[in-house]
Amino acid sequence: MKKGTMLCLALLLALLLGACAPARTPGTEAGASVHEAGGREIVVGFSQVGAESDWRLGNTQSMIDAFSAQNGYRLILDDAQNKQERQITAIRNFINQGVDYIVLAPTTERGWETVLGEAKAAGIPVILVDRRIEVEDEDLYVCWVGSDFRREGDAAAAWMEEHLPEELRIVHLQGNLGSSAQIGRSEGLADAVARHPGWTVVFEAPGDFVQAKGQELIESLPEDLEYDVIYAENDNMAFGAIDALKKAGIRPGKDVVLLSFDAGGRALRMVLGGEINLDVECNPMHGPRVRSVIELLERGETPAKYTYVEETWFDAETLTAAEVDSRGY
Ligand code: GYE
Repeated sequence: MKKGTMLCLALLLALLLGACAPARTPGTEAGASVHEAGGREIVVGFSQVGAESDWRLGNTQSMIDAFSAQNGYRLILDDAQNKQERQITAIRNFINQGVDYIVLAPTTERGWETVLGEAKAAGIPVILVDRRIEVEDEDLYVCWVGSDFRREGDAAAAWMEEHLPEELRIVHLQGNLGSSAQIGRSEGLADAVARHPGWTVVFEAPGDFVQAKGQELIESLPEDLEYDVIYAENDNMAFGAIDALKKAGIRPGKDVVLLSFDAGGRALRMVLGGEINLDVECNPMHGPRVRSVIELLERGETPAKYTYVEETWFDAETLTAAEVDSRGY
């Protein structure tokens, strides 16, 4: 074979291999992406907390829809089953695969420095979604999109101030400790309790945002414990609490006031039915929001560092059946 022909074949082979390579392998040039610019597929590694709640399932679906092949993306989704170590491993895998962007929905706020430092060194932008992280160097992530959990806690407290008496015994079911959603919602309650000498928290424990745990906690309460309110930090724990109350012959929403967070469709129907008294909204549909961040970055623009989603709350007085039916999650 002529030298020229061999060279052409070698070039062709190199091109083909390049186009088929799944991603950058460890040790290759940092920041290089799988596909060349101009109509290329954008590869997004998404480290998701888990599948602990309706909120989380809605959130995962929203990301899958936003980062579809049709929209020009390849989404690599990793479910960390609520374990931070698994998220750290997932991020390292994303770095090794040379994804274009890493999206992280962090379990808890602390402990991210090392692995995000590795992503930064590899030149891969990290976008935070939902909960936040606590790091000294805020350049470890490009930006964050999510809810103001403290404002959610304050909204619940304000509703209690307006609707409930000055003497209150509160059972507090917390989300998983150290997560922003738990911290903000717990702080809102703690501050309100500090302002009201007649309000006491008679029981407080984490139910990790999980329905079965919410139920277990209520079932585990001493029989002689008297309480007026259950402050459940998400809908699924509220569902569990409702099941436990009903089993014990206590009417949720009537004998005991039920407060919840998320306001997914299933929970809103319970607000209409009078079993949940207040549900503070937390919107999980972050897929399109994260996608617009990536689109901005692709155009070389800088997204806002923090974007809060607008949210409201619902009680039986304000909620309409039409609002429940139009709920997308
Ligand atoms: O409220 C809960 C979920 O971080 C906002 O996590 C999220 C919370 C949400 O498991 O249902």
